[in-house]
Amino acid sequence: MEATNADASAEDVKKAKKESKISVKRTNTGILIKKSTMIVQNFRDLQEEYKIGEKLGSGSYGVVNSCTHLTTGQERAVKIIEKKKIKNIAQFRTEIKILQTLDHPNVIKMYEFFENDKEIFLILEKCTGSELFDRVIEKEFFSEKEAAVVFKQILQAINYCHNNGVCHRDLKPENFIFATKEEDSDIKIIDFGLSKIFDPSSTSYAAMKTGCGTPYYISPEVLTHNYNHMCDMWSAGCILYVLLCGYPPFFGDDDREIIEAVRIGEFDFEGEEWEDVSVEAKDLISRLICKPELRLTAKEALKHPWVKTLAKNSKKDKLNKMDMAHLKKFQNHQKMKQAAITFMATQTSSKDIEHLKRVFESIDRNGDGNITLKELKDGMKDVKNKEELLAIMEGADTDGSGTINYTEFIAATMEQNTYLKEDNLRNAFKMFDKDNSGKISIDEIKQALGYGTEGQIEDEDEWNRLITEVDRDGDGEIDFEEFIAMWKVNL
Ligand code: PIT
Repeated sequence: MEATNADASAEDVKKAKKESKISVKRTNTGILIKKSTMIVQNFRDLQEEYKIGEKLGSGSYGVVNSCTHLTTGQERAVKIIEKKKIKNIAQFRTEIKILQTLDHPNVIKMYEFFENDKEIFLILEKCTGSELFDRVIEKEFFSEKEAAVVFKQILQAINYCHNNGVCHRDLKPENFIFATKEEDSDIKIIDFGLSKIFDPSSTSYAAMKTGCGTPYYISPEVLTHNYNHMCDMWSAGCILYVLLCGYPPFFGDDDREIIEAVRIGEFDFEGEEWEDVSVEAKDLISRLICKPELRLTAKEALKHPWVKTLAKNSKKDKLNKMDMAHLKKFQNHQKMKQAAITFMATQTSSKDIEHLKRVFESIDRNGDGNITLKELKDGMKDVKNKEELLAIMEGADTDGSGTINYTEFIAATMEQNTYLKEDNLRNAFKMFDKDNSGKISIDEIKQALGYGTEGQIEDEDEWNRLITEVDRDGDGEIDFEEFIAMWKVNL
């Protein structure tokens, strides 16, 4: 442990605070502890210290697996990042620095990180609950009171980040996950991949550069590149809006249209789902989705009556089923988009597996298809997702002989991979197919996927070409097989 100082003076505390802006404590023994220096890079081999387990979650941040800390038996999470896939090294270093310094019950914790020449591993707090909206739609009813309990935690997390000079910049429902499956679980902010460190004492617009966020929750000033940490408060307002009515305040058929609506900045509480929502809730939203100079800070929002009283004055205790139907539909669209993107990603990861097969063949000198785990570990220096694959392979050695047959292994992995992802896509498809006809309308998918989704469908012409190829009878509907085929064609 670094930064321990047997005789921490007030000056030391001040200096350390200035340096890290975070968690500087003077313990009763006078020892100075800076959290940022306690989270260190571990220079040992990840596998000596952790056993990697099942996938916990995935999102725009990549994939996070569960892992066990071998010395303590503690369950944690690991985010594996391939160095060559990092587009912006400086931004990535910022993400690590931010995670190192933040320490709050509503912010994901990082324990340590490992780095080798190919990958970086972030060891994070394990969360087993679902994303914010997924939990909400699992329920039959979601009351204003419940929304206030969740929103208060969101504000506490943002307030803490802002006080410590961190602006998240990409606040959206997917970036809030529940720590556990318990009803009263805490919620945590994740994904600091687009975050910025700012100077909290500065009031001017630091003109932080735009990253690529989700248009539903992005603030108009971010679109014009002239913004500060208050952009997070706009996003919080948009999240609260969706939590209470089931649809976002700014919408459109594709990203371009959504962005246009955000730029104009007009929204209303006119739908019937707003009729029974308390005036306090509407007041809070209006003070968040507004011009930056009028917008409430996180600290001020925490003092707002709706948050303070936990929506005591909400007229009805329960949102009706209609509201939930809206949110479900919205969430289905988002999931469909994600499922399609993930499915497309497996198509490329099968190519990685083909590469793996060639690596195996080169290790297997006598060509009998069997290699030992040790040979494999030694020979896998150049392989992508090495840790993940090793974990799967150790599981594949079911008789514990230390030998595995890689042909069977590869076949199984490939099949499982494609099968699982296809299954995700099938489920997404089923959610759309409301009348169980086995067909869904092309217009619906088009809307759900939008254009330019991760660069897959760039323009309308390309989309139309795909459709005519798939929808041969031209009835505007496609079945699941055609739907899958559509993505395969696109590759
Ligand atoms: C999970 C489960 C879990 C942790 C995470 C996700 C964390 C993800 C994350 C991603 C980032 C980041 C911080 C946290 O900066 O235990 O589903 O890019």
